[in-house]
Amino acid sequence: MVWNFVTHPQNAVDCGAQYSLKIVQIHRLPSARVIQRKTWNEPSQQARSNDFKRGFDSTGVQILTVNGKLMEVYKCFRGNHMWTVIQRRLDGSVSFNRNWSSYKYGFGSLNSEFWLGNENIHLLTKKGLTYLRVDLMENNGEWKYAEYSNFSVDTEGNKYKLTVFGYSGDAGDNLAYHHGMGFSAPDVDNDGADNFDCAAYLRSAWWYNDCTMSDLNGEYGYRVHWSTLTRGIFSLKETRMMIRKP
Ligand SMILES: [Ca+2]
Repeated sequence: MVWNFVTHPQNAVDCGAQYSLKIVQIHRLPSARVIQRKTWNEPSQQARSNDFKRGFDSTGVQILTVNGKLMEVYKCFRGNHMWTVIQRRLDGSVSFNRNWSSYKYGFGSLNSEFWLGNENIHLLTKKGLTYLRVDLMENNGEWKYAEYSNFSVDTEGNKYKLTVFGYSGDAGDNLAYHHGMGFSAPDVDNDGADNFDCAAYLRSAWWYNDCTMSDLNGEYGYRVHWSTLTRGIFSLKETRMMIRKP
């Protein structure tokens, strides 16, 4: 009996949501038969780091020129598409309790946790259609996702207003409630709650309505929130928001 281990993918920096492993039993049969299919959660930090160091041309940290401005982004491969990551939570190593200007320009590290910056996200989404994919790791280590066929963030003058619709996925549509809302940070209240300041109260920044069905910038370990999954009880372990053009 021969066991042949086939892993996917190995030819690009995977976004890291899942590494699948098929165990194929050959055993003198003319055609291989998949007898077990199993999905692991993310590889270790070291494995991720090695992936990063491989330095493929098309994935990993890249410098883009957008409107004549240099922008450093992280690109990765997921579901047969290349994505540009605009937000990532991983281990709580970076504080997301930050003010408007920090969210405007972005913060954190492209190799771990970060917010790409509302100004950058606006520039990347202002022309043509942009798809958004949100990958979410639940408390039990299971990954869920939400995809949107139309996503954009308006100018600062228009409060970085969120446009998001065209949901598909298995995580639940918890951004619809925030569609059309301006962005709020602890020092700027653009939310839909009268006599209440969602961002200051939640120590986070998001497109708050009255206040949230989702808040992926909430306090790590306490309130990284996607309502249908966390149900006000759990905090997501990992999140990744990423965009691509059709
Ligand atoms: Ca308010």
